[in-house]
Amino acid sequence: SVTHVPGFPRIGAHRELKFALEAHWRGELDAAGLHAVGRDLRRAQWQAQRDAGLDRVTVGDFAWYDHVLQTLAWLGALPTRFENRDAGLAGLFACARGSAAQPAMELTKWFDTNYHYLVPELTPELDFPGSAAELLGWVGEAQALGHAVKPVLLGPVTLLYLAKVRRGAGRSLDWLPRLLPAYRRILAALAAAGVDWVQLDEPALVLDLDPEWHAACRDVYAALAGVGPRRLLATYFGGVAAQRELLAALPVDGLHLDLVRDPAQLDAFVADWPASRVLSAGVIDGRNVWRADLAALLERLAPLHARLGERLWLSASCSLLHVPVDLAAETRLAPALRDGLAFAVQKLGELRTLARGLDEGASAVAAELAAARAGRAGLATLADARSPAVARRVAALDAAAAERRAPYAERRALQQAALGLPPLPTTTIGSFPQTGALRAARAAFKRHALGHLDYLERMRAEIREVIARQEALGLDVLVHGEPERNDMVEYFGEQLRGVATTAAGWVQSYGSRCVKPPLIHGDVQRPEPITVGWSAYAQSLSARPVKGMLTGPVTLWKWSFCREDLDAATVMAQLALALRDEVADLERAGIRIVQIDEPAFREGLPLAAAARAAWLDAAVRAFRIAAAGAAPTTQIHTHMCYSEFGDILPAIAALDADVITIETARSDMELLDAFRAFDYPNGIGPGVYDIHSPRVPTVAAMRRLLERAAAAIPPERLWVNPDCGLKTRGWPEVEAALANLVAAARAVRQALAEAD
Ligand code: THG
Ligand code: ZN
Repeated sequence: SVTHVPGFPRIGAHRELKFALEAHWRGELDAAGLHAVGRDLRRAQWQAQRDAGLDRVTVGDFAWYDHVLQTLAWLGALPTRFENRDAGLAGLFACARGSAAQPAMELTKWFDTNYHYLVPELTPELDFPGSAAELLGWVGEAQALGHAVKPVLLGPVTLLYLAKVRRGAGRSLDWLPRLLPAYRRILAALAAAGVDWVQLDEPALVLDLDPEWHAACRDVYAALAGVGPRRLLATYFGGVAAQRELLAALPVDGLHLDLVRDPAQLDAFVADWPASRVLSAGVIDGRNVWRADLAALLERLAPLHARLGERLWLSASCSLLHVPVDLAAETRLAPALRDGLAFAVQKLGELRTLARGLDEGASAVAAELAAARAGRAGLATLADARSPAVARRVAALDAAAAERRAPYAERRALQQAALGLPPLPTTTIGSFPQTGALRAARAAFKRHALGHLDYLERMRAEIREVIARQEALGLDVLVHGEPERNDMVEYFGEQLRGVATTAAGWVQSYGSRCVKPPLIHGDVQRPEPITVGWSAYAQSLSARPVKGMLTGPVTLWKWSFCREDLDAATVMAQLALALRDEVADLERAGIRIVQIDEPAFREGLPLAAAARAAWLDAAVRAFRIAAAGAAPTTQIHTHMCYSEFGDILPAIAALDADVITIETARSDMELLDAFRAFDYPNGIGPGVYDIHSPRVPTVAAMRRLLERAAAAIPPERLWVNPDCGLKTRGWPEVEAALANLVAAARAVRQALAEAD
């Protein structure tokens, strides 16, 4: 069988691309230097595939910042508002990061992943003159190295589906006639370069698309038929059985199915698989890090192999972009955990084993199959795999456990009496700027170069500084600033039992930014308080309320790699119980406001409509379990950044948080209309300061946003805050912006008082 992957991580096993990009942006590495790093990374990426014995290496999955942006550059379709629209590095980075004249392109979640792509912008004058010279150059590089190549391109249907129409009416599908010639040109050029297969990614097909998109799909692939190499249409992140008729009729030469997310869809397709068509079976999980049960897979694949022979290709379910590169760096993990893992490089090996098992018989790979089984079985032997106490506690949860002791209206009065806050209280989301010195201190502590007491004092000094600055600014509700946290999810992962963190398990989140998702491998428990010491210390420094800062159960689950046999609802409930205990400890330490962040709440929503209601129930319940132990006088806040949650407002209201802070500055408060239309019952802090931009918003600009907010939300439920945490910003801009924010709040308070 032919083996290949839909894509491979591009950031590098040691984040080489990140460091090169950031050096380039600082002016310390020139374009030639960055190009050289990229070339080396591509070469290493292909070599890893070749070393593992894959039949084809994937070309075109590399990207300087993002693969959607890369596709736009190749098509010549960077947004028209940018001056420099050639596909060179400078033009690309201006789009991705903003220029003096233009804000950056919008960044949004790639389907249900924690990867962010740049949103294509369709303007009336946009056309597609590109010919993908860069992609052809990479194909040439790989061919020169002697590789059999399979280039990948984001397909036209998904590209338009993800695009936003700017300025002027029209639907994105209107751009199709202009777009298709560019794809035809690129495909023809690939064929001329000797390419025999191309992969066209159409993950949008797993969504519940309107009929017009299906019709577009038919038109697109009819128009692309007969030009260029043979076409492998790749679907992933879900099943496409519902689109069986459509897909069966498309003139493509192969179809890639995600058989991890939806194994059953195979049955819908195999019965009448066309004699000439390749089936690329995505059986190795591209979204998780656990070793595959290769013996079971071989058994499943054998009859398929018998029928399709060489037309059966073996692959990962989706691009390996979403998993860390190589397990080799993980020398500190418990052996039984490490043996149960497969990162991108290890997954290549799994594909190879499967192919050999099919071609030569299972006995030829008996040792590999046994090792895979043993590795998986070993996970159950880990110290924290099972905790009867946790299981009992989860089983004992009743309806009351998810119910605050008083309804919102009563809580509001009690909290107002206890906290004595002014109308339109001002606060921030939680984190303050993280300086190089601060990161260095944390890193030194981690490698035991800084002692515990010195570390404690270093963090306390930072907290004193942050509290003093907030008091001087006149903010009403303070935060400790989170100096002790690198990434909030990783931080909680480090403190919880049943969860492990990696040394170098980096996964690209956007551009040069990466995260190390924790591994949830067993029953989750909190051995001791996590945040209480920091929050209590901060509260001891001020008479104003200091918010305790927690990451919510849904986000901890969503941004971790969870053992595949652990049920999401159960894991979220376990995380919720750990957080519930943390809330109780914070209360005991004198904390009167606790924020339980849920930035990944929207992203956790399943792509498949049929799975949504059950997931939302479990997610809402988990949040409520985490929060509901709090006394009625304790104010529970939550925060969500990625704001496309107009469609799940009932679930957000059902969280019953006393206050929710949301991202709205960039969208000019658009989201607020949805909250008003829904009649959202509790407190809201619509962000009035776009922290993703280095610009300092003026008092007048924030006042305008606040006045719009006060028209949509009753002022007694309105809060004033930035859009998101401030850890990626610098102190001077943050102080200036927060001073303006406080001034804007005071001006609007005054105006409201005078209007009374
Ligand atoms: N944590 C996790 N996932 C996230 C976010 C997060 N997904 C969405 C959003 N926030 C993504 N944003 C970021 C922002 C910054 C960084 C990563 C993702 C970042 N990472 C450091 C880097 O790449 O240099 C990692 C080093 C460190 O840990 O300090 O800055 O907040 N899980
Ligand atoms: Zn946020």
